[in-house]
Amino acid sequence: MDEVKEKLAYICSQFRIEGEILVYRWIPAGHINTAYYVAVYNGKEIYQLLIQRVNTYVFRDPVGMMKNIELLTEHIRGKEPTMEKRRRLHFRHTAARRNYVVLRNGLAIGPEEAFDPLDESIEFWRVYNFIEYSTSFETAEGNPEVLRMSGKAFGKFLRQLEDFDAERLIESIPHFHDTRYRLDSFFADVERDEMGRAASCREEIGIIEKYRDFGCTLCEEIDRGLLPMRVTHNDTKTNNILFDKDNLDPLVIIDLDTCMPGLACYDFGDTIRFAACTAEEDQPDGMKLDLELMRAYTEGYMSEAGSVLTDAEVESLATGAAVITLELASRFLADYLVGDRYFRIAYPEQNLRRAQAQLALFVDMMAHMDEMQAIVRECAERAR
Ligand code: ADP
Ligand code: GN1
Ligand code: MG
Repeated sequence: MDEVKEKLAYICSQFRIEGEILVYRWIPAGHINTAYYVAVYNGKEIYQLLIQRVNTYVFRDPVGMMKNIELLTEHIRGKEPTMEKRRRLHFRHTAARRNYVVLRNGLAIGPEEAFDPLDESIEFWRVYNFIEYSTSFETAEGNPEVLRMSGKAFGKFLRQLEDFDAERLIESIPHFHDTRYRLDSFFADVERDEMGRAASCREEIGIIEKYRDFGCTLCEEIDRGLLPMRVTHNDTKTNNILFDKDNLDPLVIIDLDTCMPGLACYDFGDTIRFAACTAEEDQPDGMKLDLELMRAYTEGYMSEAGSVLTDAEVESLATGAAVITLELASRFLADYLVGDRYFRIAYPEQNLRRAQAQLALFVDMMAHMDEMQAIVRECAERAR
């Protein structure tokens, strides 16, 4: 048996899943965790599982994060108790009733045993249902329906969590969409320039510098009490929704790791950033905003969330798209400057390319801000 298969079989045994692994494959989507599709046969049935190693460099309190996920999935299930299995995430439990297992040097540690998330001998794993006959999108492929359905899915998500008490959640990554903090730490990384890479990205750094104050717009609105904090997803890419393969019905929202208190406009904006554009996340050439795709997303989003959003929130949505795009540019470029420690890369300059693509998109959004605002207002008016 190969090493990965052996590891996956050991993890299955920890979650009391009997049987033999028929096939497994690594799923290359996502920049943070490591996911495998695994099919297990127990002599009677085949179980299709998603087995995932959580990145504990990124998530320093993975136990608290798994508690968040348990509370959120329970709450969502409570909204639609008869929901079929492929429309929900169901995390497996170990004998100690944990929805995760921690390995040290490849062997499970006791449920109460403390561990250091930065210790390289530690692995943090979870197992849940693989959603069959589903697909997700790395780009919208120019198809407005992908955006419309994504808007509906994230709009509904906001509505379903409207009555969830945010106090019950831990902040799985402190300052996650605190753009002011992100920009401050970006400039601190530029200052340190520990890999000697800053000189080669002066132009990119210059754009971020120029828009630094704009990047703090939403933080200021929070400080002034203008925008309500909600429970938000915080990573609303179209590859974090699983759609039915045949008809684009959004089955389930995944990657709940970053769900915590936040602003609606960052969630709205992040899908625009990722999918209402003309190129992939790491392709600066020809990267622009696609207003048609943005309109489709906004229509879908408003049809679900329109009645929940305050006027100030509606006014913040277009700004949210631009701010999060600038924030992502600074995060990708910061990671390039420190030597690519956070986002998984497939080639050496990928984080720089990602930052350049986000900056191209950001500049185009700023040039079309009035049109973006008009689309949001028009769709909100029609939906409310
Ligand atoms: P990351 O934090 O690395 O983005 P995700 O939880 O988003 O991790 O998972 C990575 C990818 O794995 C997703 O984009 C999706 O393609 C696939 N995936 C995740 N969960 C499931 C699931 N339950 N069923 C089917 N595919 C899944
Ligand atoms: C990461 O894990 P994934 O690929 O869904 C990142 C998001 C970024 C995104 C950019 C925990 O998301 O914040 O917006 O990459 N997740 C984390 O593609 O940092
Ligand atoms: Mg993901």
